[in-house]
Amino acid sequence: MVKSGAVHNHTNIVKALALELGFSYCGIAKAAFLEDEAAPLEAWLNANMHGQMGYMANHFDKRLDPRLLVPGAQSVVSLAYNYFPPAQDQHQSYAVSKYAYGEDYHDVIRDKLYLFLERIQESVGHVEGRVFVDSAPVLEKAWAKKSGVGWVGKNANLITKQQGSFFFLAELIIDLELQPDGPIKDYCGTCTRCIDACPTEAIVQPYVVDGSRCISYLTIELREAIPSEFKGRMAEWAFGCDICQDVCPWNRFSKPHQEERFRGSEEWKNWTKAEWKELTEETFKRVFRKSAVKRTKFIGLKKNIDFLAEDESKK
Ligand code: B12
Ligand code: SF4
Ligand code: SF4
Repeated sequence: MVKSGAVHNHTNIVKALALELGFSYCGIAKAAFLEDEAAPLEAWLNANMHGQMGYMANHFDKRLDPRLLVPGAQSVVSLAYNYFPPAQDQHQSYAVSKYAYGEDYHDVIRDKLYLFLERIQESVGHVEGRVFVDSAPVLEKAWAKKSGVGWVGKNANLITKQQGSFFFLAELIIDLELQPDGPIKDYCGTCTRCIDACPTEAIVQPYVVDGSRCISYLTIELREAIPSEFKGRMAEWAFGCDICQDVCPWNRFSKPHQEERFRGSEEWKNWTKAEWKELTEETFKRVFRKSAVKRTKFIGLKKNIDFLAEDESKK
């Protein structure tokens, strides 16, 4: 009785702190082996849907069991952070995914996560834990789904019923026992808008994205030339792709984020196509130094723009 009272109390504290720090959702799951994900993950890897993202094939066991990442882990706290931009931040000419308009989310969210852990320690005493945001072998969508933050849609993104899918996911894995939340229902129903809209047919069946065909992979992860089969199918995306989220009816409920550090950079948001094409390495290093776009390196972004420009010249 005493124990469950403390668990209840700690759970309330953790959830309240998460909301105070600006996370929109916080769900909890018991830190245990992700039984239901093992076979699908293995199938995805065996089908080479990770393409050249070699890191996805590493640490198979750790990816499924958070106790191998954080010894003594009891709870996985899943968090969602809104990045849906206000209308004035919308980009012109070549398209860049909404998630990359402002400062790199890894930095912004990591700062918040450290603060979150610190505040939990101040409130409940000594707690050991680690924070994650797209930075380690953690199946982030699977945890957010298990803890009821949302459901994973046919476009393979975690969707919340209240505000859609333009959220980053992050986790805190801790040795503190908390009350788990249950999963919620899948609200995709008979809709297939994302599958129909994907220009590269990357959503090969409902809920399964062949990463190696996704524009996000082709423009961000792939270090080689974009295969010619994708000519004319990139829909002007220079970095990432939002199509399967833009068409999702649940995203009509998206609300602009309140994060100053995600505000679109005035330096490059209004570049014309000509300005994109004239991009030099020096400008790249200066304007993208704090942005997630730097992941492509200059040569990668240039590759994407050249590919789009070649498409245009054939029209
Ligand atoms: C690798 C990766 C990618 C890859 C692969 C995409 C993918 N769907 O996995 C690429 C580069 C393509 C990518 C793109 C994007 N990504 Co990404 N990505 C990741 C990363 C690092 C790992 C995801 C992962 O584990 N994939 C592995 C596969 C196995 O997982 P899955 O898609 O859930 O696949 C399931 C199904 O395939 C299913 N399955 C069921 N039945 C069957 C049957 C068969 C036969 C098979 C094969 C599989 C299968 O089982 C699998 C396991 O559950 C995560 C961060 C993290 N650490 O979790 C971010 C993450 C998923 N990405 C994110 C984002 C924002 C994006 C983009 C929107 C970015 C953009 N705008 O360009 C796009 C969206 C593309 C899409 N529609 O999925 C966010 C998602 C937030 C959210 N609300 O869901 C994450 C969580 C990062 C973060 N911390 O916020 N991403
Ligand atoms: S992000 Fe773009 S390319 Fe990737 S699955 Fe969605 S619509 Fe297709
Ligand atoms: S577009 Fe339709 S099918 Fe695709 S994720 Fe959204 S609701 Fe689900």
